[in-house]
Amino acid sequence: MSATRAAQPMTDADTAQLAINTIRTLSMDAVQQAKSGHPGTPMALAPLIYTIWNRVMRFDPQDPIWPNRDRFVLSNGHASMLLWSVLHLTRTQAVDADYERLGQPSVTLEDIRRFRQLESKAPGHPEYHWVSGVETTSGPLGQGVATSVGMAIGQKWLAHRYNRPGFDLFDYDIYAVCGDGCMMEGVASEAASLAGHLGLDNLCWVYDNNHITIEGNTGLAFTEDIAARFLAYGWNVLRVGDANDIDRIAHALAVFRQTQGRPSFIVLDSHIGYGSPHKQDTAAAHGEPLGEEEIRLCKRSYGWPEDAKFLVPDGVYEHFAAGIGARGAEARRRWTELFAAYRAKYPEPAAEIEQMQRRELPAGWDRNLPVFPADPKGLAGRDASGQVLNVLAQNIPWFLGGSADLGPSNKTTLTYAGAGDFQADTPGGKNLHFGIREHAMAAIVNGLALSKLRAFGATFFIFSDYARPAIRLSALMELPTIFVFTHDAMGDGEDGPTHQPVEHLLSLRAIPGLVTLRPGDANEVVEAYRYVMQLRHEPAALALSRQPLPTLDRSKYAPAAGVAQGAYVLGDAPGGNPQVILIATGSELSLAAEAHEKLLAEGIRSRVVSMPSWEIFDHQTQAYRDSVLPPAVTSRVAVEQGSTLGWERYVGTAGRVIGMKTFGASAPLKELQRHFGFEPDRVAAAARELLGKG
Ligand SMILES: Cc1ncc(C[n+]2csc(CCOP(=O)(O)OP(=O)(O)O)c2C)c(N)n1
Ligand SMILES: [Mg+2]
Repeated sequence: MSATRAAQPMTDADTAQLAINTIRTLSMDAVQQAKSGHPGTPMALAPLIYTIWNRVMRFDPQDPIWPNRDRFVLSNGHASMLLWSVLHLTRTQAVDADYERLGQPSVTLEDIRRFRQLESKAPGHPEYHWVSGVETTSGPLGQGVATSVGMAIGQKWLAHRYNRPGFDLFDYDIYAVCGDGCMMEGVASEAASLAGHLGLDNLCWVYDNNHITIEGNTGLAFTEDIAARFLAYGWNVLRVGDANDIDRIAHALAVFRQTQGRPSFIVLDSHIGYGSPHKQDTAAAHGEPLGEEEIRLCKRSYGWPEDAKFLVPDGVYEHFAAGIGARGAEARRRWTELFAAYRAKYPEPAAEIEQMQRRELPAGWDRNLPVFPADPKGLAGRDASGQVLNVLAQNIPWFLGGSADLGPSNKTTLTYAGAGDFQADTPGGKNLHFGIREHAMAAIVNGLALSKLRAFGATFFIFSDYARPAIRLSALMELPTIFVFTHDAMGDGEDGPTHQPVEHLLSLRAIPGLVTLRPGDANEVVEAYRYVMQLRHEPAALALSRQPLPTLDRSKYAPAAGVAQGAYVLGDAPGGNPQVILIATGSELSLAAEAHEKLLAEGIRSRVVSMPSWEIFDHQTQAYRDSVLPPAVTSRVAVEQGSTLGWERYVGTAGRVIGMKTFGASAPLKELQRHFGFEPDRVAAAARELLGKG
């Protein structure tokens, strides 16, 4: 077969080969033009991508967000040209963030010519939210496959809740392609272990077994028996010995679709840089342009016109239109009819599905949220959170989540009748048990959010570090995920420095788009959730106390609804016009309030500001921010059991920060508070000093 011999009658196999070579050559040309990128794996995996997309996947290029589409995840995101090629060749349409179709191609040939350039819809790695048809952002190796487990859990949950006899509304599958890097990363192992336990038979990973990573042969550092590993996880393991054999690939995918009770893992033996006379099977094919001359030689080996660039031969678009295009359109048409009949018969669940797709909340979602009476003994942040979660999960059917084995400590277990556990035989349960796998948990929460469920994951705040890469991707993807972190400071005293977060608040505040909240009493916890639940495009991290915090008397202090502004004046000098401002978050709020009372009693005009969220406050108008922190008042003290770094922006150069500069210590909380200066007297003393009254 040859593009130059296209005059001869073409068989189906010829056209398939032409389509495959189009993916290969577009990828090579784009990387060469950009002088950057990864050509070798697209050259090797073009037949796989072709087979999954054109022969198997139910995906309608006309509507890439149709709810029952099969999902495709390119976990080896550096091979992004595979995705850009196939999105282009299938003429996948773009949709905007409001889920309105735009009627223009997702990825144009011009985008591919401008691969990796500003504004191109063919960026370096797959970017959800930026390019329609991308199901999740990938590139940090292991994240894609781990996220795919969340998608598979999501499908199972949706099917259980919404399918009815004769109405298989949700029966889609999830395909993820990954390489050696994904298999080496721990997050993939965590996720694979859980997927095996849950028997997710809607999930298929195809592993590109090419024995090559950046430094060379995998023999350098990766010699385990991967197939045996996945067998041990409880997966169905298949092998395809030749990545060019599309019939055997199709057969393996068919076996996956027939397999019940286990996820499938297909080991695909491939040759990186396939067709390149000097670079095939070498690390040189991984991450740099092949060079003009080598590209010519590759094209010759494919029977391609050697000097043609960005060539899409006649018949290729039509071939995809006749394959995935026709199959996807028909599947979507049937589903749309099915859904119309479903809506007529089951209007309520149908309405839920529609709301969920638009990331809306059901009417009455916040009814029965608790209001906590003033109580000097108070309630732990985690306990207030547990009550709120149990109310929200009952009001919002598609709100679910769990902990990385710390449910009883995080107080995230949904305990109301019927909440249930999500397990292989109970896929309608709303309590997810992630096991001690924080990184996979966060990636799975992302996968659930990508499936339009509202999901939370929980652990101790200190272990947010173990989840951070996936939390970061949550923000990058603009997903409304929720991370519940308890034991947010030194409250677990005796556990000591290994369990006392210090830099964690600051580190999460540094992630663009992530909303962090550290509520100061039980009512602030309620208001924090009320705010978070209404987010549609931002993830949130809640830092909650282990120990009881006094529930402030809101008849004396301002209402907790001020949380929605990020910071608010909790208590003020009579008539306003303060001399000094105390700013606090979380467990330090009540001690700042106490210091404030002391100062007032001494005749010092003090103001106390509760600032549970920097990000939310920073989004308020200048006028509001100035009303809370009047620029003229430069005597300011911030108090927070975390890194002091960054507080200068709120206390200014003349202010004081009472925070942490070390890793804490192992001792009862009261002693730690004394030792590290978290006492009302110390806060009041700092204020007096600033006013020259020390
Ligand atoms: C978490 C993470 N670490 C490191 C990298 C940098 N990196 C990109 S590709 C790659 C090698 C991947 O090897 P493999 O998955 O076998 O891909 P192949 O070269 O076979 O396509 C590395 C180390 C990354 N993208 N993500
Ligand atoms: Mg490899």
